[in-house]
Amino acid sequence: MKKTFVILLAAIFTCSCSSAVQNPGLIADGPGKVLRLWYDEPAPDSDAGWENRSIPMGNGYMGVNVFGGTATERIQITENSLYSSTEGSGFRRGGLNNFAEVYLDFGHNNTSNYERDLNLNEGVSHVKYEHDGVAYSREYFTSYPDKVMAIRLSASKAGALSFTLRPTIPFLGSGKSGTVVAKGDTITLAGVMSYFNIQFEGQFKVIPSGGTMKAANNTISVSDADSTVILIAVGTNYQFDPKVFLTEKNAEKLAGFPHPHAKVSGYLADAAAKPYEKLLANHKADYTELYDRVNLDLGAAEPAMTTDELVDAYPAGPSSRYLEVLAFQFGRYMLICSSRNGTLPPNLQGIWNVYKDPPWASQYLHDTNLQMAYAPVFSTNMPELFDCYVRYFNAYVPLQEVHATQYIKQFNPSQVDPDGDNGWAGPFWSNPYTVPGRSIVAGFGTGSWIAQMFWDYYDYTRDKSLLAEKLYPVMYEQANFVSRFVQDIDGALLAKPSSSPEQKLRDTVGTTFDQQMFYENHHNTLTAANILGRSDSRLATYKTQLPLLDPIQIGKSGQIKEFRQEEYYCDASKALDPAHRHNSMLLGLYPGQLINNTTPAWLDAAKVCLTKRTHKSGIGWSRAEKISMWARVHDGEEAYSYYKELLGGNYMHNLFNDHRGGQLFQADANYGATAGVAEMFLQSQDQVVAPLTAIPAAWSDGSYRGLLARGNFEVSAQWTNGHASRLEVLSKSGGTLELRYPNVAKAVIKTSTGQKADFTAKGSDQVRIETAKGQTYVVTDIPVCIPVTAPSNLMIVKDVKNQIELSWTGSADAASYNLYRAVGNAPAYERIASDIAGTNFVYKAPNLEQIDQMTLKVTAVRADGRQSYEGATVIRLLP
Ligand code: FUC
Repeated sequence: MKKTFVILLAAIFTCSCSSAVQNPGLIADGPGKVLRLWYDEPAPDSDAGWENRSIPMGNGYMGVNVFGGTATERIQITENSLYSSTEGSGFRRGGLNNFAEVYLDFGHNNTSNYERDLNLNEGVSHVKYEHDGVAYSREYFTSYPDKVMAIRLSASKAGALSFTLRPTIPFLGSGKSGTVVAKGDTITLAGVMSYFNIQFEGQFKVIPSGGTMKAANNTISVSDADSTVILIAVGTNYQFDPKVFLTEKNAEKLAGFPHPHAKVSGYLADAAAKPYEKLLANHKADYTELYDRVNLDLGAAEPAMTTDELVDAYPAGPSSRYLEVLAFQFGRYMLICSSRNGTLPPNLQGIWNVYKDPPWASQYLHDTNLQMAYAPVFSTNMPELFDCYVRYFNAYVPLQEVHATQYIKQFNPSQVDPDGDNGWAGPFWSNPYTVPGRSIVAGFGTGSWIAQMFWDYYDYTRDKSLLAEKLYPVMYEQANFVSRFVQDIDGALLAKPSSSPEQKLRDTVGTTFDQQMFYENHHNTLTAANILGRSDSRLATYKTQLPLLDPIQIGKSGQIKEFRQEEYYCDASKALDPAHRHNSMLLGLYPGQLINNTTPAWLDAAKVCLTKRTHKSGIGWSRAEKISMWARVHDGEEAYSYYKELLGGNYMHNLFNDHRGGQLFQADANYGATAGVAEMFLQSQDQVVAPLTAIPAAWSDGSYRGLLARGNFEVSAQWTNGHASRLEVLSKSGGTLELRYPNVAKAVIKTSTGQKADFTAKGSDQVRIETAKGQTYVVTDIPVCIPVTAPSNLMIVKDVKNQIELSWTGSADAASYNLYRAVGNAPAYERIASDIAGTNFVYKAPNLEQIDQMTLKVTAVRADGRQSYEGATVIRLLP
């Protein structure tokens, strides 16, 4: 049955994309390869239609939303530097502006056989229909290498194509002026947004085959053509220059930068000099080189229903696996569209905005949203897309150095360097023109969180020159700021003031958000310095400070505290929301590395927080974040449940994420969901490559290719009935590979050329291989590991005089039980008893009455010696 299906699909969908060349025998793309969004009607011509139904495209230089109309086609263009004032207050207060509304008037009212789609494999969109006996088709793409959008319009009958191109400038007046002028084969749309004195220009070139063309005022009409190509280029006088941020007067920020006319004319002239087919080939080569690095196959065929039906039918729909894969790749697609080197990074709406007053001004929020946009960039194997942010960062960081000195003077004056060597301070929000001063909504941990992405860039690519030139200095100078900012309070070095993002207890001391982020960056900076052999002057200070940053405190509910003053979960203030969308006390779990397999007691505490946060928050990005966080505590079912809630509750018909269930597009959850799914398939936060870490029962069979792990290992996997039948690891930089998978040490491990690979086993579930750069290691014949069911319901029955009487509900798998404890904030457990035969135990020790708090944990041990991965835990507080 499956075979027929594969052959059938192969016959129907012949994909022309250039798949990466693969070694024979390695995991190849499965039948789920063709991924597209498709619809049988145009998107409604309204804001709601834009958010819910239009097809997004982009090349970093511009974002585009295509509606697919037949009487009139509407193409809305976004350019990420076109900003107005954000001075007002509230949710909608200016910010990113809509660049252009472009119309193509066809007057085709009675159409049949309508279809439009977005093919994710190629990054190309189509509209097709019949009208008056003629089959019309349009093909759209946005090209990064050629910096243009190209549209090819065709008709099945010679001379049947007639239309009028009509670009317009939306929201003229109130600080925006401009004109649209058609001349010859080109329409030029140009103007000024006065607040930042932004000069903008878009050009539209019409290249018909056959027929006639006529420019009049602000339109170009094509009559009786066989086909036509339209090329679009846009730009502003924005440049990446620290001067933009350091200049205080808004209207002077861009002073001296050239008008975009020459640049835009150049883009268009260069593109027009190439045949359409060449432009298309350039685009496909550029796009597929990134997109094709990762494939995911969960065994789903392209369903017969349209994408809106598919979304509406989810999660009960028959083809939900298809949507799950589609949405995963859609997040990668969106990142390719919105984060290219030399262009502005993705903002809250990525690179897609139809409004004059977009939600939250389409800013860069660094207390979760911006980091989430980049969450899949390394794990889904597109690390160079982060260069986009690096360039933006380098433009704004000189202002943040000025701010750093101000903050140290203000908050810890004894530590200020009089010459201004105080590092850089993390922004809360920013835009292409400014980083405002401190906000009490989030602590300075935002900076270390940003620096963490720079560390990850190295850790996933292992590019030492990149580390030395672009990454280490960022981390080092962030640590510089932190090292001067923290204050010695009761023997720990704490942030003061400190806020846990968006929570309503502000300007407190040493929130876990700040402490964890500071800790991670100090740690990463020291590691990087070690790798590079650096001996910079402040490294010794960072080393002394590191153990005093106190990143994890365990509370009386067994939780990781969010606030130092917290005792039981979320009791630090009545104003706090126990189901708050931000999970800031868990950033060391994800996307950080602090809480991992080597810190099992902290993993258990993280699980307490995740459980107590509940499923209540319906915010898209929060659900996305919880996919990753639950995956990191190895719970595939919980992770999957959040993916399902997101797809079923927040994804609109065009797969844009609806932020909070009322049609409000925010791009972060799209990127974040992709990152979350990647975490389910592959993890490496403890520098151990662990494939298939959290796959749910619903994904019992499948394969993926090309996910990236720390160490620059490219990982592929194939599994059946939840069990890996084949793992492949391509070592892209050489070095030691630690690989973890149940029973991997009993498997056959060979190189892709069939030689036996040498490895050292660490127990049955982990192996170490000294890899050769460029070699692929193939793991097969992995004996099936049946997990041991854990005991549950651990209880303290009696606790007197240094004797704790425990009982628990047994596991059918158990031959015996082990008992562990983690005292206070300890990251790991110590074993206090083993070979326990029954389901109760009296733990006696002379000093138990001196221990304020500990977590007790019981696990099951099977006759074959395998221990349950999970256990039952209980918090023991002094009676
Ligand atoms: C942060 C989040 C909100 C929203 C906003 C744009 O403040 O807490 O949920 O995403 O950014």
